[in-house]
Amino acid sequence: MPTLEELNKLYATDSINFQVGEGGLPKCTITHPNATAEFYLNGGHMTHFQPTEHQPVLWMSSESKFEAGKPIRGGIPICWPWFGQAVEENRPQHGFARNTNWTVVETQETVDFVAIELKIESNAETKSIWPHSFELKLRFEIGKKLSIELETRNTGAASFRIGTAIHSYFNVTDASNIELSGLDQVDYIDQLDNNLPKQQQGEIKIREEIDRVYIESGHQVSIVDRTMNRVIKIKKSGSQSTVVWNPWISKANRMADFPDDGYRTMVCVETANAFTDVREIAPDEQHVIMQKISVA
Ligand code: TA6
Repeated sequence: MPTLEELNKLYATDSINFQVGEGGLPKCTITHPNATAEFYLNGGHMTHFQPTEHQPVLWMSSESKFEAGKPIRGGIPICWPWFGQAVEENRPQHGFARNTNWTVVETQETVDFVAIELKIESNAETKSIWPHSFELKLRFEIGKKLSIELETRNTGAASFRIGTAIHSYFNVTDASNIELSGLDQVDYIDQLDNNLPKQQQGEIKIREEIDRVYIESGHQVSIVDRTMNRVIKIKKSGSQSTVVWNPWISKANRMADFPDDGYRTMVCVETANAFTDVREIAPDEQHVIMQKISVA
């Protein structure tokens, strides 16, 4: 793993800098006229995105761990190569990409954005958890909008299936005073009710724990934050499932890395390939899933 000095020698500019972050983990800060952002190489995990003249867009837990190999709570966890609980035991919830140290591939700067590409690839350790050869690339494009692009390439000789989620935690002023629009009449799987299939009626309001996997193609979801008078728009591609989650009171209390009242100021809207939307990738083929976030 390169040192901070080596990373800065290779990639530091007026806009990009690597430094010691929480828990001593290497962190990259992005400073551009259009936005600021930060991410950790641990998990390829973005923890901050703030367009100029707006409030921070991502929610971070004040109780998050920052330990190599452990998921950070909040920001944008990358769930891959499975979503949710693995079928086999002793395989981590939401896959291992968010527990893995990513390496920097390249950076790009323009008047409009800063882009950073990270990657992980299969090795003996990953194959001990998931017996496939892969290259996984993650590209952040940070400007007035934030795009997160995850490209899976099958570098092995056999097809494999992946489940994924760009598991974004959004910062809202009061989760009980927001609406999520764009999923009206869309079928969803209710993870809180034996994964029963249901249909969304109207806008989503949050008054209790919610954990739903909407099966749809390419809908734009908007988070209307009435209190902050802002709308967070979420577009996507390469995905036909969107996960909406808020743990509400009792589940928030049960999570050690989640403050008891944290549910009040967050909502997860995750661009996914989950449940029936898992993807089969043949040798030498690739799949790209992308989430694009903008604030109005
Ligand atoms: O957001 C959907 C979900 O699968 C929820 O059921 C909840 O478990 C959440 O992910 C967080 O999972 P994590 O493993 O990060 O605690």
